Amino acid sequence: MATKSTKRHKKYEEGSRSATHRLPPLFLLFWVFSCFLWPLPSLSAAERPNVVLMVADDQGWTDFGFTKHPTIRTPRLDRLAEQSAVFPNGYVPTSLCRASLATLLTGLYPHQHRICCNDPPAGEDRSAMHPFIKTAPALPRLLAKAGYQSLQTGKFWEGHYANAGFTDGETTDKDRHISRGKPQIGRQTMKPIFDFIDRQGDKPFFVWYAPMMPHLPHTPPKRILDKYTSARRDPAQAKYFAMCEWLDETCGLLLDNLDHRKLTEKTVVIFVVDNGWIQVPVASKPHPAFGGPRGKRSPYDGGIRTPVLIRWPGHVKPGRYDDLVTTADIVPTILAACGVEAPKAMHGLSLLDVAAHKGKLARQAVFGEIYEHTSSNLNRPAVDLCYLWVRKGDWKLILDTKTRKTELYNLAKDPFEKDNRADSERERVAALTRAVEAWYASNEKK
Ligand SMILES: [Ca+2]
Repeated sequence: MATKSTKRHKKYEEGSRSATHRLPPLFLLFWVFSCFLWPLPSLSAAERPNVVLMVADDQGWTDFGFTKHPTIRTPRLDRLAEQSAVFPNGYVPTSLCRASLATLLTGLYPHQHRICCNDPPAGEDRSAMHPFIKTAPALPRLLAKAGYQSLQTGKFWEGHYANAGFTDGETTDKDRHISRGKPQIGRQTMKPIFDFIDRQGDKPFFVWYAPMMPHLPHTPPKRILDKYTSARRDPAQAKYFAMCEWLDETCGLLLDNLDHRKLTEKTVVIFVVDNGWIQVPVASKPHPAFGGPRGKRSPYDGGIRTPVLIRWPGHVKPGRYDDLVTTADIVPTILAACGVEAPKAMHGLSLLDVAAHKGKLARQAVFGEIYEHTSSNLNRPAVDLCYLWVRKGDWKLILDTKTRKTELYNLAKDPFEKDNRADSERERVAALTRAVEAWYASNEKK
């Protein structure tokens, strides 16, 4: 979806193209000449907003103050939510970090960008995974054409930051997903972001802030951990809760920095989570590396659901919007805000009009796909597909693609997916199965 100006631009171009078919050559020359006198409308560099994308890592959709968690305190994100269009029915297409972050970078679903697993097959070098991002319509690369400088900080699984078109960044081809040679963004410093913003002057910029937080290792500062430590609370849970507050604190530092530089009004701030997390008690043996089984990597909402916040003063109307949204919408939304046309391969929708309270999103359902953690064939991700899922209205279907087993939940009545209704809703299961398989098949060809 395009902004008003890019829509006008497109309409003007289409109208002009059809008119030229009927014009004699002299008029055609005049038309070409006139284009130089009256340039097509587009945003100037000064009109283009800055963009800050904040991505939490391994945090459950319930685990914020603004989502009414009874214990976790996130005052800075709560305030951001008050200033934002809040989409509580947001989803990542996949609950695995690398694949999910790649969707946030490219606006493509995993089977389109082919960045589906966290690690390559045994014995294969990580560099074999990097060609995919180099050829993808990555957001920093698209924004660069419109004059943006882009900074990568925190998680980035695709080798050197320039592979996605970032002009500045931290990770190199030697890193798995986060720079080990520098102080960790978020946990140890925010300075690289503040310095980058300082260097931009009046030029538009994009900041990718994806600290590995509240992700393991859960090492919160004592001053925050003390707030959650109690004889009645499991120590692992207390640490995770404190990590959520620590992340919140770092987001606050970034938002304060925009305020101090008087950039809040001309900056689009978006907050999402790359995948969910369910904390298990410290006494669990073995202690699962991926948290509870219905969280990270799973097709349940504990793995795939995320709140989506969009703040852009004067353009977005703060409030709650119940539309079903996917993180495949984030890049089209940012491009629309920045006056850059989204490539056709992106099937997500700009959320700007909805966030401006101009009507509902033209969408009935959101879809997704979940793969194995480690690839068995980088060029054929379909062989590692585990689940397809779809949410339509209040109903959510999960299809295990290996066993063909289905689960069906009514999320309005059963938000934690405990009551599988697949046996009593056979027609609904059949219809949603057809829908999700058609979605996957039709997208796969494009
Ligand atoms: Ca993650």
